[in-house]
Amino acid sequence: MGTKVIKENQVATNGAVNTEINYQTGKAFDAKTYLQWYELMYKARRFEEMAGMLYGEQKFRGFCHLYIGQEALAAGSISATKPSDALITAYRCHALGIAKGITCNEAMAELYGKATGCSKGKGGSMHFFSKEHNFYGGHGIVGAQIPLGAGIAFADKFKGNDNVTLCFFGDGAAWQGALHESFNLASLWKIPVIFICENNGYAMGTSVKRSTRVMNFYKLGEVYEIASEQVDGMSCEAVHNAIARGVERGRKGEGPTFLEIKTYRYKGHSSSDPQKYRTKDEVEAYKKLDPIETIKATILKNKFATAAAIEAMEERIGEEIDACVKFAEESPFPDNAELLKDIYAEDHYPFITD
Ligand SMILES: Cc1ncc(C[n+]2csc(CCOP(=O)(O)OP(=O)(O)O)c2C)c(N)n1
Ligand SMILES: [Mg+2]
Repeated sequence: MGTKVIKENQVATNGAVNTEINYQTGKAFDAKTYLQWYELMYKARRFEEMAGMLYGEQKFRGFCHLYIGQEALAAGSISATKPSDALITAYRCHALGIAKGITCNEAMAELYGKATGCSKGKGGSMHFFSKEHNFYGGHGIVGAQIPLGAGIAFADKFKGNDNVTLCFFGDGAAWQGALHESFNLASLWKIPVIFICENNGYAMGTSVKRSTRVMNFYKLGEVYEIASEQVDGMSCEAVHNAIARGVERGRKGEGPTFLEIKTYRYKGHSSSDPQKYRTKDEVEAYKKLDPIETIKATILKNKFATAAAIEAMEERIGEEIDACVKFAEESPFPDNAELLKDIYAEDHYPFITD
Protein backbone atom coordinates (compact mmCIF):
# COMPACT_ATOMS: atom_id res chain seq x y z
CA MET A 1 0.00 0.00 0.00
CA GLY A 2 1.44 3.46 0.82
CA THR A 3 5.10 3.20 -0.16
CA LYS A 4 6.48 6.70 0.07
CA VAL A 5 5.23 9.34 2.44
CA ILE A 6 6.30 12.94 2.61
CA LYS A 7 6.07 14.31 6.14
CA GLU A 8 3.13 16.45 7.14
CA ASN A 9 3.29 19.97 5.70
CA GLN A 10 6.84 19.41 4.53
CA VAL A 11 7.94 21.15 1.36
CA ALA A 12 8.55 18.28 -1.04
CA THR A 13 12.25 18.15 -1.92
CA ASN A 14 13.56 16.85 -5.18
CA GLY A 15 17.25 17.21 -4.46
CA ALA A 16 18.16 13.54 -4.62
CA VAL A 17 15.79 12.08 -7.16
CA ASN A 18 17.63 12.94 -10.36
CA THR A 19 19.45 9.65 -10.30
CA GLU A 20 16.26 7.74 -9.53
CA ILE A 21 15.82 4.59 -11.53
CA ASN A 22 13.02 4.27 -14.07
CA TYR A 23 10.59 1.84 -12.50
CA GLN A 24 9.78 0.24 -15.87
CA THR A 25 13.29 -0.20 -17.32
CA GLY A 26 15.26 -0.69 -14.12
CA LYS A 27 17.79 1.83 -15.47
CA ALA A 28 18.31 5.55 -15.02
CA PHE A 29 15.90 7.72 -17.04
CA ASP A 30 17.33 8.35 -20.50
CA ALA A 31 18.13 11.55 -22.37
CA LYS A 32 15.05 11.24 -24.58
CA THR A 33 12.71 11.20 -21.57
CA TYR A 34 14.41 14.23 -19.97
CA LEU A 35 14.18 16.20 -23.21
CA GLN A 36 10.53 15.19 -23.67
CA TRP A 37 9.77 16.38 -20.12
CA TYR A 38 11.61 19.65 -20.63
CA GLU A 39 9.94 20.41 -23.95
CA LEU A 40 6.48 19.68 -22.64
CA MET A 41 6.85 21.64 -19.39
CA TYR A 42 8.55 24.59 -21.07
CA LYS A 43 5.81 24.75 -23.71
CA ALA A 44 3.02 24.59 -21.10
CA ARG A 45 4.72 27.28 -18.98
CA ARG A 46 5.27 29.66 -21.90
CA PHE A 47 1.72 29.07 -23.14
CA GLU A 48 0.26 29.91 -19.75
CA GLU A 49 2.49 32.93 -19.17
CA MET A 50 1.22 34.26 -22.49
CA ALA A 51 -2.39 33.33 -21.61
CA GLY A 52 -2.10 35.12 -18.24
CA MET A 53 -0.75 38.24 -19.92
CA LEU A 54 -3.44 38.27 -22.61
CA TYR A 55 -6.14 37.72 -19.99
CA GLY A 56 -4.79 40.73 -18.09
CA GLU A 57 -5.14 42.74 -21.29
CA GLN A 58 -8.76 41.50 -21.54
CA LYS A 59 -8.11 39.85 -24.90
CA PHE A 60 -10.44 37.07 -23.77
CA ARG A 61 -13.04 36.73 -21.01
CA GLY A 62 -14.26 34.06 -18.60
CA PHE A 63 -12.00 32.42 -16.01
CA CYS A 64 -8.30 31.65 -16.31
CA HIS A 65 -6.76 29.15 -13.86
CA LEU A 66 -3.06 28.55 -14.47
CA TYR A 67 -1.12 25.31 -13.80
CA ILE A 68 2.22 27.14 -13.43
CA GLY A 69 4.35 25.26 -10.85
CA GLN A 70 2.45 21.99 -11.29
CA GLU A 71 3.86 21.02 -14.71
CA ALA A 72 5.78 17.95 -13.50
CA LEU A 73 2.43 16.21 -13.04
CA ALA A 74 1.66 16.65 -16.73
CA ALA A 75 5.13 15.59 -17.87
CA GLY A 76 5.45 12.51 -15.63
CA SER A 77 1.92 11.38 -16.47
CA ILE A 78 2.42 11.48 -20.21
CA SER A 79 5.77 9.68 -20.21
CA ALA A 80 4.25 6.82 -18.19
CA THR A 81 1.13 6.32 -20.33
CA LYS A 82 0.15 5.68 -23.94
CA PRO A 83 -2.05 7.94 -26.14
CA SER A 84 -5.09 5.63 -25.88
CA ASP A 85 -5.15 6.05 -22.08
CA ALA A 86 -7.81 8.60 -21.16
CA LEU A 87 -7.28 11.69 -19.03
CA ILE A 88 -9.89 13.81 -17.27
CA THR A 89 -9.36 16.76 -14.96
CA ALA A 90 -10.85 19.88 -13.38
CA TYR A 91 -10.87 23.44 -14.71
CA ARG A 92 -7.07 23.93 -14.36
CA CYS A 93 -6.73 22.07 -17.61
CA HIS A 94 -4.40 23.88 -20.05
CA ALA A 95 -1.14 22.02 -19.36
CA LEU A 96 -2.73 18.57 -19.14
CA GLY A 97 -4.63 19.19 -22.39
CA ILE A 98 -1.47 20.28 -24.19
CA ALA A 99 0.38 17.28 -22.73
CA LYS A 100 -2.28 14.97 -24.17
CA GLY A 101 -1.83 16.44 -27.65
CA ILE A 102 -4.02 19.54 -27.96
CA THR A 103 -1.94 22.00 -30.02
CA CYS A 104 -1.09 25.50 -28.82
CA ASN A 105 -3.19 26.84 -31.71
CA GLU A 106 -6.25 24.85 -30.59
CA ALA A 107 -5.65 25.78 -26.94
CA MET A 108 -5.21 29.53 -27.50
CA ALA A 109 -8.15 29.66 -29.91
CA GLU A 110 -10.29 27.99 -27.23
CA LEU A 111 -9.31 30.68 -24.72
CA TYR A 112 -10.39 33.29 -27.26
CA GLY A 113 -13.73 31.46 -27.80
CA LYS A 114 -12.95 30.86 -31.45
CA ALA A 115 -14.38 28.15 -33.71
CA THR A 116 -10.89 26.66 -34.24
CA GLY A 117 -10.50 25.95 -30.51
CA CYS A 118 -10.28 22.41 -29.12
CA SER A 119 -13.90 22.69 -27.89
CA LYS A 120 -15.00 24.69 -30.94
CA GLY A 121 -14.78 27.89 -28.89
CA LYS A 122 -17.69 26.86 -26.68
CA GLY A 123 -15.71 25.74 -23.63
CA GLY A 124 -13.10 28.37 -22.90
CA SER A 125 -10.27 28.05 -20.40
CA MET A 126 -12.04 25.64 -18.03
CA HIS A 127 -13.38 23.22 -20.64
CA PHE A 128 -10.66 21.98 -22.96
CA PHE A 129 -11.70 18.73 -24.62
CA SER A 130 -10.27 16.45 -27.31
CA LYS A 131 -11.94 13.21 -28.28
CA GLU A 132 -9.09 12.59 -30.72
CA HIS A 133 -6.53 12.62 -27.88
CA ASN A 134 -8.73 10.96 -25.24
CA PHE A 135 -8.82 14.15 -23.20
CA TYR A 136 -12.23 14.29 -21.51
CA GLY A 137 -12.14 17.83 -20.04
CA GLY A 138 -11.91 20.38 -18.28
CA HIS A 139 -14.72 20.33 -15.56
CA GLY A 140 -15.88 23.29 -13.46
CA ILE A 141 -17.82 21.60 -10.67
CA VAL A 142 -15.34 20.56 -7.98
CA GLY A 143 -15.12 16.76 -7.92
CA ALA A 144 -17.64 16.21 -10.74
CA GLN A 145 -15.05 14.56 -12.96
CA ILE A 146 -14.19 11.86 -10.40
CA PRO A 147 -17.16 9.55 -11.13
CA LEU A 148 -16.84 10.42 -14.82
CA GLY A 149 -13.21 9.26 -14.79
CA ALA A 150 -14.20 6.03 -13.08
CA GLY A 151 -16.93 5.60 -15.70
CA ILE A 152 -14.53 6.09 -18.62
CA ALA A 153 -12.23 3.46 -17.11
CA PHE A 154 -15.19 1.14 -16.52
CA ALA A 155 -16.10 1.47 -20.22
CA ASP A 156 -12.55 0.52 -21.27
CA LYS A 157 -12.65 -2.53 -18.99
CA PHE A 158 -16.07 -3.45 -20.37
CA LYS A 159 -14.74 -3.19 -23.95
CA GLY A 160 -11.84 -5.46 -23.00
CA ASN A 161 -8.93 -3.19 -23.91
CA ASP A 162 -6.02 -2.47 -21.56
CA ASN A 163 -6.40 1.32 -21.34
CA VAL A 164 -6.06 3.08 -18.01
CA THR A 165 -7.76 6.39 -17.15
CA LEU A 166 -5.94 9.19 -15.33
CA CYS A 167 -8.46 11.11 -13.24
CA PHE A 168 -7.11 14.38 -11.77
CA PHE A 169 -8.73 16.55 -9.09
CA GLY A 170 -7.65 19.06 -6.45
CA ASP A 171 -7.28 18.75 -2.68
CA GLY A 172 -10.53 20.73 -2.45
CA ALA A 173 -12.41 17.84 -4.08
CA ALA A 174 -11.29 15.22 -1.58
CA TRP A 175 -14.27 15.71 0.72
CA GLN A 176 -16.94 15.55 -1.97
CA GLY A 177 -19.24 12.55 -1.60
CA ALA A 178 -18.69 11.74 -5.27
CA LEU A 179 -15.05 10.88 -4.53
CA HIS A 180 -16.00 8.36 -1.86
CA GLU A 181 -18.69 6.71 -3.97
CA SER A 182 -16.25 6.44 -6.87
CA PHE A 183 -13.42 5.07 -4.74
CA ASN A 184 -15.68 2.42 -3.28
CA LEU A 185 -17.04 1.10 -6.59
CA ALA A 186 -13.70 1.43 -8.44
CA SER A 187 -12.11 -0.73 -5.77
CA LEU A 188 -14.98 -3.24 -5.67
CA TRP A 189 -15.10 -3.63 -9.47
CA LYS A 190 -11.33 -3.37 -10.00
CA ILE A 191 -11.72 -0.45 -12.39
CA PRO A 192 -8.49 0.55 -14.22
CA VAL A 193 -8.37 4.15 -13.04
CA ILE A 194 -5.62 6.18 -11.38
CA PHE A 195 -7.16 8.79 -9.11
CA ILE A 196 -4.73 11.68 -8.80
CA CYS A 197 -5.15 14.32 -6.11
CA GLU A 198 -3.14 17.41 -7.04
CA ASN A 199 -2.53 18.54 -3.49
CA ASN A 200 -1.33 22.11 -4.01
CA GLY A 201 -2.21 23.05 -0.43
CA TYR A 202 -5.14 25.35 -1.23
CA ALA A 203 -8.72 25.24 -2.46
CA MET A 204 -9.17 28.81 -3.71
CA GLY A 205 -8.04 30.78 -0.61
CA THR A 206 -8.63 27.97 1.89
CA SER A 207 -5.53 26.10 3.00
CA VAL A 208 -5.75 22.35 3.55
CA LYS A 209 -5.04 22.95 7.25
CA ARG A 210 -8.22 25.03 7.58
CA SER A 211 -10.49 22.45 5.98
CA THR A 212 -9.44 19.09 7.43
CA ARG A 213 -7.39 17.35 10.12
CA VAL A 214 -6.29 14.74 7.56
CA MET A 215 -2.87 15.86 6.36
CA ASN A 216 -1.99 12.72 4.43
CA PHE A 217 -4.69 12.47 1.80
CA TYR A 218 -3.31 9.24 0.35
CA LYS A 219 -4.81 7.45 3.36
CA LEU A 220 -8.29 8.04 1.91
CA GLY A 221 -7.50 5.43 -0.75
CA GLU A 222 -6.32 2.88 1.76
CA VAL A 223 -9.71 3.02 3.50
CA TYR A 224 -11.20 1.61 0.29
CA GLU A 225 -8.41 -0.98 -0.12
CA ILE A 226 -6.95 1.00 -3.03
CA ALA A 227 -3.16 0.93 -3.48
CA SER A 228 -2.17 4.45 -2.48
CA GLU A 229 0.96 6.58 -2.48
CA GLN A 230 2.10 10.06 -1.61
CA VAL A 231 4.29 11.50 -4.35
CA ASP A 232 6.68 14.46 -4.74
CA GLY A 233 4.98 16.55 -7.40
CA MET A 234 8.01 18.74 -8.07
CA SER A 235 9.83 15.69 -9.46
CA CYS A 236 9.08 14.34 -12.93
CA GLU A 237 10.90 11.12 -12.03
CA ALA A 238 8.78 10.50 -8.94
CA VAL A 239 5.54 11.31 -10.76
CA HIS A 240 6.45 9.06 -13.70
CA ASN A 241 7.27 6.10 -11.46
CA ALA A 242 4.12 6.43 -9.37
CA ILE A 243 1.93 6.69 -12.47
CA ALA A 244 3.81 3.76 -14.07
CA ARG A 245 3.05 1.59 -11.05
CA GLY A 246 -0.64 2.53 -11.28
CA VAL A 247 -0.70 1.90 -15.03
CA GLU A 248 0.82 -1.55 -14.57
CA ARG A 249 -1.76 -2.36 -11.91
CA GLY A 250 -4.60 -1.15 -14.13
CA ARG A 251 -3.44 -3.01 -17.25
CA LYS A 252 -3.03 -6.24 -15.28
CA GLY A 253 -6.64 -6.04 -14.06
CA GLU A 254 -5.64 -5.32 -10.47
CA GLY A 255 -7.87 -2.26 -10.18
CA PRO A 256 -7.44 1.38 -9.16
CA THR A 257 -4.60 3.39 -7.67
CA PHE A 258 -4.77 6.59 -5.66
CA LEU A 259 -1.90 9.07 -5.79
CA GLU A 260 -1.72 12.12 -3.57
CA ILE A 261 0.77 14.25 -5.49
CA LYS A 262 2.14 17.14 -3.44
CA THR A 263 2.56 20.15 -5.66
CA TYR A 264 2.24 23.94 -5.65
CA ARG A 265 0.80 26.65 -7.85
CA TYR A 266 2.89 29.81 -8.09
CA LYS A 267 0.03 31.98 -9.36
CA GLY A 268 -3.28 32.78 -7.69
CA HIS A 269 -6.25 30.42 -7.75
CA SER A 270 -7.51 32.25 -10.81
CA SER A 271 -6.33 35.48 -12.36
CA SER A 272 -8.33 37.66 -9.95
CA ASP A 273 -6.87 36.33 -6.68
CA PRO A 274 -5.12 38.81 -4.30
CA GLN A 275 -3.45 35.81 -2.53
CA LYS A 276 -3.78 37.15 1.01
CA TYR A 277 -3.88 33.61 2.39
CA ARG A 278 -0.16 32.88 1.85
CA THR A 279 3.20 34.61 2.22
CA LYS A 280 5.58 35.61 -0.56
CA ASP A 281 8.29 33.59 1.22
CA GLU A 282 6.22 30.42 0.91
CA VAL A 283 5.82 30.94 -2.83
CA GLU A 284 9.53 31.67 -3.23
CA ALA A 285 10.47 28.50 -1.30
CA TYR A 286 8.51 26.38 -3.77
CA LYS A 287 9.89 28.24 -6.78
CA LYS A 288 13.34 27.05 -5.70
CA LEU A 289 12.09 23.51 -6.42
CA ASP A 290 10.86 24.44 -9.88
CA PRO A 291 10.62 21.24 -11.96
CA ILE A 292 11.53 22.99 -15.21
CA GLU A 293 14.75 24.40 -13.79
CA THR A 294 15.57 21.06 -12.15
CA ILE A 295 15.14 19.10 -15.38
CA LYS A 296 17.15 21.65 -17.35
CA ALA A 297 20.01 21.37 -14.82
CA THR A 298 19.90 17.56 -15.06
CA ILE A 299 20.03 17.69 -18.85
CA LEU A 300 23.06 19.98 -18.81
CA LYS A 301 24.83 18.13 -16.00
CA ASN A 302 24.51 14.80 -17.80
CA LYS A 303 25.26 16.35 -21.22
CA PHE A 304 21.94 15.04 -22.60
CA ALA A 305 21.93 18.21 -24.73
CA THR A 306 24.08 21.30 -25.08
CA ALA A 307 23.01 24.70 -23.77
CA ALA A 308 22.79 25.83 -27.42
CA ALA A 309 20.42 22.97 -28.29
CA ILE A 310 18.17 23.85 -25.35
CA GLU A 311 18.18 27.48 -26.37
CA ALA A 312 17.17 26.48 -29.91
CA MET A 313 14.30 24.41 -28.50
CA GLU A 314 13.16 27.33 -26.34
CA GLU A 315 13.30 29.66 -29.31
CA ARG A 316 11.23 27.26 -31.43
CA ILE A 317 8.61 27.00 -28.67
CA GLY A 318 8.59 30.79 -28.27
CA GLU A 319 7.78 31.11 -31.97
CA GLU A 320 5.02 28.50 -31.61
CA ILE A 321 3.47 30.53 -28.78
CA ASP A 322 3.62 33.80 -30.75
CA ALA A 323 2.08 32.04 -33.75
CA CYS A 324 -0.78 30.59 -31.70
CA VAL A 325 -1.82 34.06 -30.52
CA LYS A 326 -1.95 35.26 -34.13
CA PHE A 327 -3.91 32.12 -35.07
CA ALA A 328 -6.42 32.68 -32.25
CA GLU A 329 -6.88 36.37 -33.04
CA GLU A 330 -7.41 35.74 -36.74
CA SER A 331 -9.80 32.77 -36.28
CA PRO A 332 -13.58 33.28 -36.59
CA PHE A 333 -16.04 33.07 -33.71
CA PRO A 334 -18.39 30.04 -33.82
CA ASP A 335 -21.39 30.32 -36.09
CA ASN A 336 -24.75 31.01 -34.37
CA ALA A 337 -25.93 27.62 -35.68
CA GLU A 338 -23.34 25.98 -33.37
CA LEU A 339 -25.12 27.21 -30.24
CA LEU A 340 -27.29 24.14 -29.62
CA LYS A 341 -24.90 21.55 -31.05
CA ASP A 342 -22.75 19.19 -28.93
CA ILE A 343 -25.25 19.15 -26.07
CA TYR A 344 -26.96 15.84 -26.81
CA ALA A 345 -25.57 12.92 -28.82
CA GLU A 346 -28.69 12.94 -31.01
CA ASP A 347 -29.34 15.81 -33.38
CA HIS A 348 -33.12 15.92 -32.84
CA TYR A 349 -35.72 15.65 -30.09
CA PRO A 350 -36.44 13.46 -28.04
CA PHE A 351 -32.66 12.97 -27.64
CA ILE A 352 -33.14 9.46 -26.29
CA THR A 353 -32.82 6.23 -28.25
CA ASP A 354 -33.73 2.69 -27.24
C1 LIG B 1 -19.20 21.85 -6.09
C2 LIG B 1 -18.44 23.13 -6.17
N1 LIG B 1 -18.29 23.87 -5.05
C3 LIG B 1 -17.63 25.04 -5.07
C4 LIG B 1 -17.07 25.48 -6.27
C5 LIG B 1 -16.29 26.80 -6.29
N2 LIG B 1 -14.84 26.46 -6.44
C6 LIG B 1 -14.25 26.56 -7.64
S1 LIG B 1 -12.66 26.09 -7.56
C7 LIG B 1 -12.75 25.77 -5.91
C8 LIG B 1 -11.53 25.28 -5.16
C9 LIG B 1 -11.09 23.91 -5.54
O1 LIG B 1 -9.79 23.69 -5.09
P1 LIG B 1 -8.97 22.40 -5.43
O2 LIG B 1 -9.90 21.26 -5.63
O3 LIG B 1 -7.92 22.24 -4.40
O4 LIG B 1 -8.32 22.71 -6.86
P2 LIG B 1 -7.20 23.77 -7.26
O5 LIG B 1 -7.91 25.03 -7.64
O6 LIG B 1 -6.30 23.94 -6.12
O7 LIG B 1 -6.52 23.19 -8.47
C10 LIG B 1 -14.02 26.03 -5.43
C11 LIG B 1 -14.42 25.87 -4.03
C12 LIG B 1 -17.27 24.69 -7.41
N3 LIG B 1 -16.75 25.04 -8.60
N4 LIG B 1 -17.92 23.51 -7.34
MG1 LIG C 1 -5.92 22.79 -4.44
